[in-house]
Amino acid sequence: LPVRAIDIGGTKIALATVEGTSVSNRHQFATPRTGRGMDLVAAIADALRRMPGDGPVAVATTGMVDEGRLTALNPNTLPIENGFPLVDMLAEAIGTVPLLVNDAQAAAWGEYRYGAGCGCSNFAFMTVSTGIGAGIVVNGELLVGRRGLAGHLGHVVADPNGRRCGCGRQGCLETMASGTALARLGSDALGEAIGAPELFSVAAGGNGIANTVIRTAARHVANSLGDLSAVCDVERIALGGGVGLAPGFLELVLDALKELPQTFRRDVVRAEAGPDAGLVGVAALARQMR
Ligand code: BMX
Ligand code: ZN
Repeated sequence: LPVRAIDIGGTKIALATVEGTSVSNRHQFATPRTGRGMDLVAAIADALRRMPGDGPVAVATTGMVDEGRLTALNPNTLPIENGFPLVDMLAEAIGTVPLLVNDAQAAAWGEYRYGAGCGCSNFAFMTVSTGIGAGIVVNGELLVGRRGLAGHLGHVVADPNGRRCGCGRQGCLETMASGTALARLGSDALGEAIGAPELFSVAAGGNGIANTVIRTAARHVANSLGDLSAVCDVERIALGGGVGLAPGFLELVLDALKELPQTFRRDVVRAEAGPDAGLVGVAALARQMR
């Protein structure tokens, strides 16, 4: 059964028809970062109208999902009203009640069912993107948590003396290694405004300063994967997201992992659904809930 899947990220919103791992009619546009949930609803409803088919609608989104309501843990990643009733508002706008799940949790499920997590019943997925998120599967079950907070590894402290995160904590991993952080740290180090994608091209061109910024971020990610292993003891971890999938980033994470004691090291691999992990995952969840 084809599912109309939507992935709301901090930077872009992707839509596609998903059947198993096959993704068609893929379309994406910039996330309206106005702070108003209704602007997200209007943009999604409009995009859905242009899409063929009328299968069930499933939405993966950045932010915490609690009983159909969306709250940003870090409002810098997605500005939106606290507890925005996204399921109800979308249902009204599109005429069908969508499934709503956190993006990293959905992607973890997709990779577990169809991708890099196949064959292990304890598995995690981490996305390094605008923000940093993770989803955890324990004994074959997706951890969502009481309030949708489970897996929010971007908000585990990487440096207690670090800068204040949008979530209110100090020195979260997300302030040190996300795409947003890389743009800030790269701009500071290079003395000119630069985005995360450009930072990667400058680094690939041999710029030592850019390489150091990226390598440091990868070390923080590797340490947090060590923390994740200590907490959940998963067998394997898949890395995704724009930064996670950027050329060379996984290799730097693997290098840094070698510095950790063996007990905290896990098999770390590339997310197989690549940038579509959230779409594939939320569609899989929708199919299994019918
Ligand atoms: C943030 C948080 C997570 C999300 C992660 C990755 C918000 C709005 N989002 O830590 O819920 O999973 O970013 O999100 O607080 P992305 O937008 O980078 O894909
Ligand atoms: Zn935080």
